[in-house]
Amino acid sequence: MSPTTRPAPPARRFQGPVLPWLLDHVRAGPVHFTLIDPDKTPGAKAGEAAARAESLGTDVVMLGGSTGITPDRMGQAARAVHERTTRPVVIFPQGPDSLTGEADALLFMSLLNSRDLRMVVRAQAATSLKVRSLHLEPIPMGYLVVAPGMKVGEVGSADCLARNDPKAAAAWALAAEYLGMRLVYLEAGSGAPSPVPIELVRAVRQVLSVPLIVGGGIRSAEHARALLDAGAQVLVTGTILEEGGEGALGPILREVKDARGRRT
Ligand code: 1GP
Repeated sequence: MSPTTRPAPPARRFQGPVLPWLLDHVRAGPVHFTLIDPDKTPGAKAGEAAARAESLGTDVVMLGGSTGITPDRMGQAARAVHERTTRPVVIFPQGPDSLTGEADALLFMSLLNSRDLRMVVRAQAATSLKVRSLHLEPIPMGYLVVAPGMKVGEVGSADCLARNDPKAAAAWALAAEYLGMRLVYLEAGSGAPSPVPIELVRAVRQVLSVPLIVGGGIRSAEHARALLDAGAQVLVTGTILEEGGEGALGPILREVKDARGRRT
């Protein structure tokens, strides 16, 4: 079989390319991604966490983490999520060890504001053939780390975008779109004390045509509402489900759903 021919997927409930599905959803209103770290929440636990998030209305399960990730761990988590939910499973890669053919798609991302060329393009060149052989759908994404950046800012050698410079954030995001990225992700860093500033989101959204993803430090319905009002089209949360469970994630999902309702 030619490496470009995708074999019939195993029996799983989500099927088909993720990007067109996501673009359709974003056109209808905002979307929520739940980030699950297969190191902290391995195997069946990842499936349980995803099932809880799905019951609250999350749209996509993202698998990723900064340490302890292996292809086996990613594969087990992806399988468990598929067994327990109907949601697409998308890899949020940390490096080559994040790749598994058990997921539906991979955020094929460039950390554009990194000083380290490995983060910008070299790791991608080192893994592209593997992505192809695994029949993973690569979704080109510009990844921009905003201060404080937390762990990803540090390990990614990011020159973090300043929180008080919306014009610079807009310029970087537009550059990502002009380079052909299909999504742009503004990331404050997992566990950030506060999310990406509203002014940055607003400025980016004014110039961007591709969907804008915002994540890092989103902990409340108020955060979610402000970011959605400013123009975020996808919200990503991770820590809130790990630490606060459904009681904490529920109000955020309600904001996303309400905002979607206002669009239809
Ligand atoms: C990390 O933006 C995501 O890439 C999630 O951040 O863990 O702070 O929700 P939190």
